Amino acid sequence: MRVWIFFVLCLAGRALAAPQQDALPEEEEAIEDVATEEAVVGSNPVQVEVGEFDEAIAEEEEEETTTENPCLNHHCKHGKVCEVDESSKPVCVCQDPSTCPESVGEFEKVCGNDNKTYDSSCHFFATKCTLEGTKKGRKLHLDYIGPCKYIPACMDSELTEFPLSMRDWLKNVLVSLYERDENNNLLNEKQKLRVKKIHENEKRLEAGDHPVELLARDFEKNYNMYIFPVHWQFGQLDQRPIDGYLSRAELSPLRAPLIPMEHCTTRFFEECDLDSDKYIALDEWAKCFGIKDDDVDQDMIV
Ligand SMILES: [Ca+2]
Ligand SMILES: [Ca+2]
Repeated sequence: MRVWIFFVLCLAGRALAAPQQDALPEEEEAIEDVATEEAVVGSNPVQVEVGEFDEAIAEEEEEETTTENPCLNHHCKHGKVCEVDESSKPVCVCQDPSTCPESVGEFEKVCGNDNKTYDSSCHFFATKCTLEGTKKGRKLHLDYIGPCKYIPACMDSELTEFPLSMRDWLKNVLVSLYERDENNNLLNEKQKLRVKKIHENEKRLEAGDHPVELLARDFEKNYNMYIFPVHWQFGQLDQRPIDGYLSRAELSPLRAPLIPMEHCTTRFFEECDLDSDKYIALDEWAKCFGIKDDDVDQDMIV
């Protein structure tokens, strides 16, 4: 349970602006080949926290004209660097992993789904780029943040506990954002009104290290307080593109830092995808968190 609190403290402490994210060029890429601009400034604390590691967006390579260095404003997706070709045009080529900055600590390491530890996300994406076009390259994705480690199997009983702490955490993140949101506009007006109600509800369970029984009881008693936080997180993740579905890449900012701390993360999100189409739709997401069908409301995501 403590890890959730730790997570709240880490994440809720970020001051953020609205995200500007490009649409994915194609869905295939959304699933298999993803990268992102460095630390996208987003309204989602989770996204910003993990921006560097996010396997999310294959960024459009922008055309930019400049009389100086053609690469100056030419952005390449993660794993690529800009070079000037013979006709003085900027082109994105795979970065040589050995040119990545040396990692300064364990926290920079990432674990790929090939169960290999990479020194940093730079090393990971550069390596992935060199495998572009191959089956191996398509299958390779960043699994979680931190060195690869043994992650115990998630038991059924543990899986049922997972959404209890996650829901509570989401609610606490929102309340923290609200409390800190004097001028920062971390939440829009509509969101503020919704969170205000939660914040002012005296029945609200304060953030803390609660036993699962208490969390379960609270969810039953104060169910309404949890509806918006669950919708809110979905909206924060559903950005690339905003289509009512979460791709694995969109889920990555939440999933990747959580896996090493909560061993049920992978199984939980896998099982959220009820129709196994590799996307989590809003109704699947809501169901995962125990929100009733009648309370799923697309309009709540704004
Ligand atoms: Ca989406
Ligand atoms: Ca699905």
